[in-house]
Amino acid sequence: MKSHWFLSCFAALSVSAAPTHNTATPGGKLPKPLKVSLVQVASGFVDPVRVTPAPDGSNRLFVCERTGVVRLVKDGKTADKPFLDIHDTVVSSFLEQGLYDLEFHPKFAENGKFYVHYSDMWFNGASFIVEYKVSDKNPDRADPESARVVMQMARPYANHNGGEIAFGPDGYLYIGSGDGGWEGDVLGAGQDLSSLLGKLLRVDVDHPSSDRGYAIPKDNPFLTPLMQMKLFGVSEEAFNKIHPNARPEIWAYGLRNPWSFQFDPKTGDLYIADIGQNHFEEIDFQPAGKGGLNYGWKFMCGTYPFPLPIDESGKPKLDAVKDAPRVGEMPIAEYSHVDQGNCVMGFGVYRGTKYPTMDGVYFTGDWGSGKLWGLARDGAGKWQMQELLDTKLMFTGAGQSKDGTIYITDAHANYGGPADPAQNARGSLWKLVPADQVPAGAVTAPLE
Ligand SMILES: [Ca+2]
Ligand SMILES: [Ca+2]
Repeated sequence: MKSHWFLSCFAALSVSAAPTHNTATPGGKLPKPLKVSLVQVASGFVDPVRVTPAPDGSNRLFVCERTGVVRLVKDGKTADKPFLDIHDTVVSSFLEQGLYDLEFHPKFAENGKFYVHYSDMWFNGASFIVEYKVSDKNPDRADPESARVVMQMARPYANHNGGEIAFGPDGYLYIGSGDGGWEGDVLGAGQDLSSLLGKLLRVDVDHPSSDRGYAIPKDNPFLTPLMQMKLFGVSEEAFNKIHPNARPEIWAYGLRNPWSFQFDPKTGDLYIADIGQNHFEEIDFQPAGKGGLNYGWKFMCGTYPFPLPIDESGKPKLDAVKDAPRVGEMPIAEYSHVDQGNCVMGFGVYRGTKYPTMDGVYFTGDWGSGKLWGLARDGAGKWQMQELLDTKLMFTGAGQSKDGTIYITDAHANYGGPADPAQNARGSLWKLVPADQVPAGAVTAPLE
């Protein structure tokens, strides 16, 4: 009798140790029925990787070409002269390098400032965040002489550079920084708080000092104030907040390659599309303002431990790890490389008034498969991921205008392709709309 009780107790323990998480996979159903289309806005770009709508309601779109050129699109027409051309500073010979993003200062209307993130040729591919100003004389031109370096991060390898930059609702600049590259986080950067790699960073660009192009926001999560050492009378929780080796710029960690992330314009919640290794892609979530979260890399890739055990045919043995301990925050969505794609792209949460059926849905897609999904919580709070389109496009990035419209870029560059981006097939700019809102005669994304 006693022994029977003992055994059943263990059985109960084993069940409760099994991981539970609110992680959606494709095949779910959005709370509200939704059908979408992608309408072409402009085409003919050299490896477009991001689009940034003008913050001033002027109907201008700024398209980042990977080579280091920012093209200006006005009413569907691409201007002959670029807004900014820094191709002689940007290295783009490897596909993951180049100009990554452009963001306008929240007070752009008053100060004319904007920021670019790119891979610098002269510093061996280091990530540069540089501030520029728009020309005094012409709003369609940047002033190339206004450059001020905000931040510089050495990059040991050519891949996993992150890329997206965005101002949060708090006015601080957030920077997606990849794990430094090669594969498998050979530097152990994701979990290393003394490294800026494998992180989401948060800095104050408005208060540069003599040795830094930015200031550290006072409420960043890993600041350790000067203090006297106390051995006793300090709680374990208080010790857990002391990080003398941590870089104060860090906002979140345990990321592999956060190439894209977006704030929900209404709630301030943050969605990070973290590009995975060989088996899974994931979407991470941060409730508004909650810094310091660990997204698990490289202990985890998606909801699975890393590295995964593999069978003779190269397939991961998922059953073998189903009860393994999990580290950090689990993603709100994940999908497999087997049939869904290989490189996740975040597009943002729609909060405009024009298309109510899209309200509150986070959109995401995959560069490799051309699939596009919607992600939202159902009435029970469970995340649902529904495939909305299966296109022939290769998504690279996105941007959202003040009115909520989501624009998406696609570029047919590939890993085995030519090193010279100019040789790649030209990419396009698209607008996400409900399927019943496609204007007559519009070009829509080719479907599988
Ligand atoms: Ca951005
Ligand atoms: Ca993760």
